[in-house]
Amino acid sequence: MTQPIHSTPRPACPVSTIDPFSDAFLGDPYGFHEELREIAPVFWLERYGVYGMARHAEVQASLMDWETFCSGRGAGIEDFAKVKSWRPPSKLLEVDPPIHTRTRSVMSRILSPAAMRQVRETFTARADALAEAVVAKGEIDAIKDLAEVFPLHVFPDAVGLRSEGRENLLPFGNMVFNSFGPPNAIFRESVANAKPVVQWIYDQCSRDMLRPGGFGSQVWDAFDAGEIDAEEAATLVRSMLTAGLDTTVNGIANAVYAFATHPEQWRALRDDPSLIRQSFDEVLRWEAPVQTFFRTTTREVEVAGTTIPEGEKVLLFLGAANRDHRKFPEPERFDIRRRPIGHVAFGAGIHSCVGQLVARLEVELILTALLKQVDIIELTSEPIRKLNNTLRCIGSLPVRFKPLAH
Ligand code: 8QM
Repeated sequence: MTQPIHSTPRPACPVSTIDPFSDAFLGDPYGFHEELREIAPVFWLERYGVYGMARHAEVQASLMDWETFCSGRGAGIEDFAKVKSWRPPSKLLEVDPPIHTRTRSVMSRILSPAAMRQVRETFTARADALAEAVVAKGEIDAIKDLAEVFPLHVFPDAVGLRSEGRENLLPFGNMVFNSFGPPNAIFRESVANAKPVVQWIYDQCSRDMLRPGGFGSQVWDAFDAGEIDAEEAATLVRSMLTAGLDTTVNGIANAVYAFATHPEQWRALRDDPSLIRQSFDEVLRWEAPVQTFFRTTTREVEVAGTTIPEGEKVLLFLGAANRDHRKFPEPERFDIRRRPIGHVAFGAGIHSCVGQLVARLEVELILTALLKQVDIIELTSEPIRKLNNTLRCIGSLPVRFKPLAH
């Protein structure tokens, strides 16, 4: 038996020995989610000495209550009040108001509906061209040939990055998302070659590396306007590079996976393309790319009869909350006609995903382009999972796109 990392006194709630960062859990979390949801609204994860919540009501309420469940002590397993973060903390994800309010307003302006209208035409042309290419190929790996290609083709250009070195973007994201969990073998493998990758990312965040007019350069405009300082500006550009790729890659991957395994849902989408945007919410509910995040309690708090002391890490199971039958009837069923209002795949409250319009645009355009050309998406062999401490990832997804007869 592995010893718990912390030696907090026995908590006033049920204890679980489940390891949410084990290969078994990450490879197939849903049975474990069910177990965690049914133990109690709040439980203690003995393996790591942290609290956990997996029901929708408590996950959602904790996300909304940022004063009690803060982000400034880290959104990962480490408490920044006790250990120094391996990277300078994010000025968006890992801060609380009032700093957060300021940085967030800069980011939400840059990633606003108006900004999406400006990039929409370029993104659409690229989605159409890519869809045509993969349909012409017929059999593809939907990860290497589609899900990784599209975000990498549109987002770095929109941010205004140079071309050289973009192969560092996905490894960096993979590393950061692993680092929110414990330093297990999955994490260690992802940081084996960290140095040059991290260096390249940090180099891209300075003003002179960013094309004028792009999202990155607009962050620096906010520095000129006196809204943020230089360190905040560079770190906010880093946030775009961290949060903007691996998430959307897996959002697209999970969408293709969902439709490949539910051909009747693809047909339903063809019959009514007005469902495209809401179908992405159902993909997010059913297979959330970001599965978990931590918060830290700023005071003693009672949740559903359990008293959690101050300074405790709480693991919020977003993916489990999205499959809570108390909130979503028949939660295991992927059904694009359901309106999955209230799913927490983008979080909730003041930290809810600020880049979600970009993610929504990318997936809308890819699905729209594929829908025009593809009759059926078929798996040609079993998908291979890629394990990550935070993300629900697919490593390889062999599919056949059967073209529509014209
Ligand atoms: C996750 O660095 C950051 O600001 C940051 C990193 C990761 C995320 C968000 C922000 C949720 C996508």
